[in-house]
Amino acid sequence: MAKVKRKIETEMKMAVSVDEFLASSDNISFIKRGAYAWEPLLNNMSTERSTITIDGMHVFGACTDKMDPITSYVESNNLSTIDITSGQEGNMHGATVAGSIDLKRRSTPFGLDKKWNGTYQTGFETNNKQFFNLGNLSFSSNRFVADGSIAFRKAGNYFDGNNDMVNHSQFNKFNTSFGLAYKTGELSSLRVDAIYDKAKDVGFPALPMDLWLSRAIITSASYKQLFEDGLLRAWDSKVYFNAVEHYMDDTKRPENLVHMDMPGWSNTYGLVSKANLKHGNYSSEIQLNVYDNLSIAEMTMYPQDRSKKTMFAYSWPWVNTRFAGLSTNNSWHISGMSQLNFGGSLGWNYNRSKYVEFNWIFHPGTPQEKNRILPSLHASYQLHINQFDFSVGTGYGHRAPSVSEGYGYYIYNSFDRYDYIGNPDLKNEVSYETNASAGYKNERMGIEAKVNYFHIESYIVGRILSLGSPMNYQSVGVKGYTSLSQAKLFNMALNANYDILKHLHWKGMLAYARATDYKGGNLPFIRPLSYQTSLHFMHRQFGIRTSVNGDLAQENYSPEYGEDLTPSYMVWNMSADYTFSFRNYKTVLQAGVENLFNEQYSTYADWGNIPRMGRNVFTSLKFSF
Ligand SMILES: [Cu+2]
Repeated sequence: MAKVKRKIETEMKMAVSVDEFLASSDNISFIKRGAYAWEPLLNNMSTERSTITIDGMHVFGACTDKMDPITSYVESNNLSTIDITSGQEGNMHGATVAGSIDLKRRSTPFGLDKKWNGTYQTGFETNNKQFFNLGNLSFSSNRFVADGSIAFRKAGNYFDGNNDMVNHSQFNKFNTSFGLAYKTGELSSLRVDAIYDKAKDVGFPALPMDLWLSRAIITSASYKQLFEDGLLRAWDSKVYFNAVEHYMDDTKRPENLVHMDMPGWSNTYGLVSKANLKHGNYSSEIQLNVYDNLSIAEMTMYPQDRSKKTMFAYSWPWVNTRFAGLSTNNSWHISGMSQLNFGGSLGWNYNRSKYVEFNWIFHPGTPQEKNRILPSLHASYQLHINQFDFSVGTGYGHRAPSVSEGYGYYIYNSFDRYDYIGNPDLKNEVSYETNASAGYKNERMGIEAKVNYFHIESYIVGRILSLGSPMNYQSVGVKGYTSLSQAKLFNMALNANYDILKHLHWKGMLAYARATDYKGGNLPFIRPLSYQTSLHFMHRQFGIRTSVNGDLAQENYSPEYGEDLTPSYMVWNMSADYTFSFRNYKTVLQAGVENLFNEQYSTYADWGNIPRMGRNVFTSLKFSF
């Protein structure tokens, strides 16, 4: 299976944000609206097409403008790893097209030799004067485990490669989490977890407004039972609840003549229950996912004269989404050389729009409720011959439209400057997928090539509507979500590593994607040919790294969706670290420079072509005991 499991740090930086960590994965790219809360694209597809979960729990953002992807509600110090699964193999947590991103929380095992463990990390980044403090503490005994984390980040506006300040790019984040686990028996345990995250005064330079406050509380209680023998080996069940609130602020933008209050709320409760089975060469996972989400977004428009009558609308008219689905993943070890993976899921998706009158304005008489059946299937075959690995796979799956795609009302998109209207009658998006990989590995080097191809039917996009007039004075028209008969998407990645000397390692990555609609037109936000290469040298307690990454020019852009040609860019980075013992603490000191040559650039996925950060010197210090 194409799963990636790594520590939350990158080659270059030991103290990374969740976004920076995800960016080091070859199948993740980002739409950036500023310095904070980047929207992760998996296989070059937007977040509606992937399932993003925290330990299998569904959390939905409360912003109609995608200021708050789920990845913005965690911190690097409350995660242990991030599981990225491509395509239909990622259907364990629910229906998907692009795959799944599961953010795995830290959980300390029972009965560690060392009862208390802790880490403290602090650092400073000069470009945007970002200062951060991250702390972790855990306790482990035979019966009881406790985990806690706390994180603060504060950053000012950043400067681009021309040393110009990018206004409204500051952010402030506070995050804390705790987990308590108790061993109820020899093979069973009970665990409660909570995360609280608060972002305040976050600027979104690419959008016409900022974030005043965003808060999330994410809670769960789980029970796990292991079995020593028999078919059933483990059974893990969890109930969860999370609440997100989001308040935007457009009063700090003098260009806004008319002000709008645009708060949003999203509450989700759910159940995940997973069983692991094993019999001989055959192993299986079965997972039940049930959740209920309520998404609400309001829009109150004030004329310049505040005493005049205001206008009110629901941009998400109290939309309920209920989902129940059963997923399974199976692997059969045919021999030492080959393995067959196969699985599927069947889901039921239900939507209800409470204030359906907002949906009736563009879709008169559309039913208030909608039921959908979401099937999915996948299979892959892996072959391992000496030092070679091969795999081929295929998949088929449906997804339901998101709340905005189905029920959104006048959601302003500042990229193409259209107001977007949801369509409750959209068909399920249906994906047919094939993938393949080939790799070679020995003691000194490894090389791997991966390709996947998606043929997507009823591909959901926004299309210009002739009726309706724009509500926002900045917008140029109204677009309604509609289905293209089909779209095609191809992704390719090549990874290689080579140990030049015992302590000198090289790594390289090349990725390419291409996507077109039914008439050969380009789809938006598709990454042009991109590369990343790095060298890492270690000597005793010293480590030095350097890396170069960039994209070629985005020739295949889509003017229809507001894109223009983005030129190529190349960014050079360097860092050095020193590991030593200070009293009884293991200490790592790191310093580095990102964008060493202060390149002025913006990428194909920078909203409104906002320039990226120029030269940035970072330092960090980490103590652990
Ligand atoms: Cu927002």
